[in-house]
Amino acid sequence: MIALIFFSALLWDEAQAWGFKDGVLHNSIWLERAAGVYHRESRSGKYQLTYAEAKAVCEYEGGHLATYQQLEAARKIGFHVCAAGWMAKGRVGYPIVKAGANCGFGRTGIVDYGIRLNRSERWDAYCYNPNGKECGGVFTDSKHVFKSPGYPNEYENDQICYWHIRVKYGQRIHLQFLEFDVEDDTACMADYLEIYDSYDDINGFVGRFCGDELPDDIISTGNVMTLKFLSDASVTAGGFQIRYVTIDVPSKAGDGKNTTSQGKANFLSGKFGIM
Ligand SMILES: [Ca+2]
Repeated sequence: MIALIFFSALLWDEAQAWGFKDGVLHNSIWLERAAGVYHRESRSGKYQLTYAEAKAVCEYEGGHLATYQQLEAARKIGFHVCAAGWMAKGRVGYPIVKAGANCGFGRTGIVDYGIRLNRSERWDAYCYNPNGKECGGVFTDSKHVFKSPGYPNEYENDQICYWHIRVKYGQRIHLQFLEFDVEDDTACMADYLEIYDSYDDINGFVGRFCGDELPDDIISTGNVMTLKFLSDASVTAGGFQIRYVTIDVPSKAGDGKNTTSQGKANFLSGKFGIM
């Protein structure tokens, strides 16, 4: 029995490592937005949008509901979301890249609920907007300066950006904040920058930052880092510039992995500390 519990715990850890949060797989920035397609749920939660509302959500952001073909094109480059959403012409479905028992009935592809007769059903939305507020990126250079979208102008409302930094095996990432100004509130609930010492936005949470105080430098424990910037529907601010440089770590025989398992000794805590 104890062995079984232990085994279950291992399986749970494995599932967590894949980065499921609220039914969405967060193991890469590409998964939030690919080929102009992105997933939206209502601010009040999952499966709250009628067809008309889903359409309005996408159009408000300058796009429209994605077609089945657009969703499939995004899926082919890694867009995986475990939540059914409206598509164009009243169709409902969701894109599955990695087969799993808990989502997509063990299949990959678009899980297609077909064209719905009842447009008052409530689902999420899949929007398409190739010219949308695309932001974020993947950096593999040994150093780089990246900026909030539109910088030096203020960032816009309703942004979600992911920056993923991946440097060479054995190197670490040293983040330095050059400029920082994000809408301030007491718990950074409105707009914020989150930093993760890992490849996803589930593991290795370092801190959540807002306000105009320059955060301290942060050094990764491994060779990957993820930054997530989110702005809500009102009040913007100046934005930020962040530089990273790589640090060579002397290699030891049999030393570690290129992930995040080397402990947290080098963390400088964020505004709200390490959680
Ligand atoms: Ca805001």
